[in-house]
Amino acid sequence: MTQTASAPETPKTSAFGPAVLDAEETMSRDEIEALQLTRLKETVKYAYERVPHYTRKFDEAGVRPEDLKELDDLAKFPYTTKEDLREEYPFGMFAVPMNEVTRIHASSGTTGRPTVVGYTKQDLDTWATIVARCFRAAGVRPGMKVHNAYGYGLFTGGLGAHSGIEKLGATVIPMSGGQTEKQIQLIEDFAPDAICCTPTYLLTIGDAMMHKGIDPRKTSLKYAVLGAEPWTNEMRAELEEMFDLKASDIYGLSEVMGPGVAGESFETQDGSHIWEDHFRPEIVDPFDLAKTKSDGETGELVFTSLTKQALPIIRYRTKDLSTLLPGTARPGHRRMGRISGRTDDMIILRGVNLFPSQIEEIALRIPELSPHFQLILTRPEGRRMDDLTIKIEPREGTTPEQRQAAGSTLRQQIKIHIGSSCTIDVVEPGSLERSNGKLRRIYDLRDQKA
Ligand code: DLL
Repeated sequence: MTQTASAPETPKTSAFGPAVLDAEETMSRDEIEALQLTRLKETVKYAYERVPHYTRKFDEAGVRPEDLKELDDLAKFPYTTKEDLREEYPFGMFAVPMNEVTRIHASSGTTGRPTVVGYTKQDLDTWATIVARCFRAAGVRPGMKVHNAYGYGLFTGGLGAHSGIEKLGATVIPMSGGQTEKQIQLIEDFAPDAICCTPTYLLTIGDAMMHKGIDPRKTSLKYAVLGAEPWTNEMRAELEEMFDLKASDIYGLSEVMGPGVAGESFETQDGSHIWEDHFRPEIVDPFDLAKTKSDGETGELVFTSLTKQALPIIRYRTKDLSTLLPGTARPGHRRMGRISGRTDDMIILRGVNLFPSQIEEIALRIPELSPHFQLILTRPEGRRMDDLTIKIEPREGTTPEQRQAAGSTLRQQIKIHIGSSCTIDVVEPGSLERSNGKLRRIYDLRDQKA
């Protein structure tokens, strides 16, 4: 039976501790904004005085910390980008001496130098606090066992989730990513109540279980805390059905903190609440940075940290496209709409913008198709226009006729809903590479001869 949203305390979970919220989680919108203003003033001053990069950038833009008198004044301050962090590689953006830095993480990035981030002891405590909020919102309670399959190491996922789970008072099983066989064995033997990993990796685990004759619905897992890559409500339905659990979103990025910048309530499942006592979000127009957008409008998410010591971050451009929505389960904290994609993952096909998540949404509504797909971009020689081929696996047990028909339906639906034409290649089940963490969906072969 699929668990319902109105069952936060099933008999199975009644042995666990209560969900006691932090005082900041229950603040009203006015209280949050007052706190944000105080903290924002402190942060811009702190960054300006301690980080030469910010001193220079603010001076060049002709703004001084005193110019921040109300929250909207933040728009006068310059943005910070991944390139800024790369230029200051490795520790140039740190605001404290190295002997006050307790931990370092880095994001690999596909090109160039990694971006390095640092945390003081207090930063680590703040981080654990917000991650604990996310896990609690996702249904995890003190005393539950949580299988942590986010990668440990320089990536913020594994250790970030780890500290938050401990802070909540739950038991962490620090499995890390990969070694799918071992993941399955530990899930069977340790009987965890919850799992955290990327959505596509949970799919990999579920698939591998089924191939071994294990029914994922019969495992002990009741909650999943999924993030680190874009995913859709269709993928949520797929995973909840596959495992008979409640799947909630967790969002974050290394430069701003790591996982836990925002987290979703399993009871409302309506987008992640941004912990606005620690971060001030904005939505800006990625093509016209002078324009900030209103709540409800889509654009690029920008974050300013409000309490960070080692790496204060001012107006960091995430490249993630989303919207700001009013708070629900935590009314004082705004929610972010599901991330439709990253500006750098946007495919422009004959003038039409397209994201992998749109394909996921459409494909998963076709019963014969699976969530396993890749987007392949090519530019045939001598042509100026790009071609898109979608390789997608059908569900197992489908007939050749069903596969062919499903491929045509997908092509038509993409044409109707997105407006672009593409080629669909329905491949053999099991033939596409499986996720081990963050899944690569786009293969850009435009520099290679087609
Ligand atoms: O992925 C932090 C994280 C770890 C978040 C574990 C959640 C769970 P980075 O490696 O710096 O940090 O990648 C950050 O991943 O800008 C988004 O594009 C994407 N991302 C993260 N969470 C989500 C999510 C971690 N819930 C980048 N939905 C971000 C969509 C997400 N995209």
